[in-house]
Amino acid sequence: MKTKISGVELRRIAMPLVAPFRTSFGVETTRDVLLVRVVTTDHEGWAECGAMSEPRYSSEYVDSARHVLRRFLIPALPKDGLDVHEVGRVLEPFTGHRMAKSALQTAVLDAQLRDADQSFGSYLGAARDRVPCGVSVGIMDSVPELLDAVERYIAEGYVRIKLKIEPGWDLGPVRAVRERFGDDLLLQVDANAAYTLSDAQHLAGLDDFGLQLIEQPLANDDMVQHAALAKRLRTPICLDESIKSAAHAAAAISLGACSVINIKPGRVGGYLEARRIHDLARAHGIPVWCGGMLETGIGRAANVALAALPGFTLPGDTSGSSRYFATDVTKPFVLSDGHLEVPTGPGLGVEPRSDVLDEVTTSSEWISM
Ligand code: NPQ
Ligand code: MG
Repeated sequence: MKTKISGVELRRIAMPLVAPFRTSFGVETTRDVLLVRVVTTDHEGWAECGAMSEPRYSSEYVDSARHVLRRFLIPALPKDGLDVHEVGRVLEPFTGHRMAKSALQTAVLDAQLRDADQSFGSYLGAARDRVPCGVSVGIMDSVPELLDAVERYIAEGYVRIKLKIEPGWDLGPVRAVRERFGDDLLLQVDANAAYTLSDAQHLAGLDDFGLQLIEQPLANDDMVQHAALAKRLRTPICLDESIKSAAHAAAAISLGACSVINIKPGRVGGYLEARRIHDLARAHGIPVWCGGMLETGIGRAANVALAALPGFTLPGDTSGSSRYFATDVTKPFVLSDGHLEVPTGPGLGVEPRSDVLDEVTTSSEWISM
């Protein structure tokens, strides 16, 4: 199926967070997001770029995504129309910039699915109509403050808690949460690459707390060291930043660098590559779950659809809109019994609200095809 694009809008928005979000690489108070809108003959397609304003989680950042889209990726699209699979092929000669590529491909996919009257979930192969949700809890100033936050999220229905950790904020907070909320709480931690292999003994201290997994303890390019660390921990290792493609996933699995994978479509270049990783992991018996990049409703809608695939056997970071934003740019995603419903409407199944968007827009540019 061919979708003919007349132009692309790159719109940058500033979304205030309900509370500062602190990780091992810094504190965020506002989510600076790049949105991509492709305009076709009959429809629009929307997508959200996962890049942060600074290159900390990965080498991409909002300005770099905007630039590579305008200068290379959008001009590479064939003028006479294209199929979503062709987007991947024409962008492949450009190295890296996977979040930017993902946003463009996802916007084309949204337009194409709206044309075909098919939902993201149905297109990707969703196996259920709602997904269980976890929440990612930032680093706090004190343990009592952390316990309050976790208590609120449990009361809201979240079925799994993920604590952000870093050296100096690890064993103590994890022990406190485990003692306060009991052994039945699904609990995991995310280090965002804050440790080195010389911390192996210290990290083995986490083995006492019955964690689901430890996410990305070591640096992004330390696949071999993750394999070495895995031999020294009982807690399963999950990779996030290290897995940028299905090829990386295959390498990590055969090295024994991880036994769980966090899939973020932006990080791996799009939903089609995300599905390839899901398929590969499933064939190897490796559980996957859907990560999050503080998405607005636009990115969240597609992630919830992905998280409904059969290999997503662990609750993801697909939280409700209110976890991050007082006002979302779509109808808010609201947890019900710890789950979010997979949208069923055509494409993403959500509509950006133009009044909200206009209020948060900081810049916009139009690129004609
Ligand atoms: C992770 N996300 O799994 C990421 C990292 C992360 C939900 O824990 C602004 C934008 C700040 C994106 C901080 C979660 C961010 C961000 C952390 C992503 O590693
Ligand atoms: Mg992570």
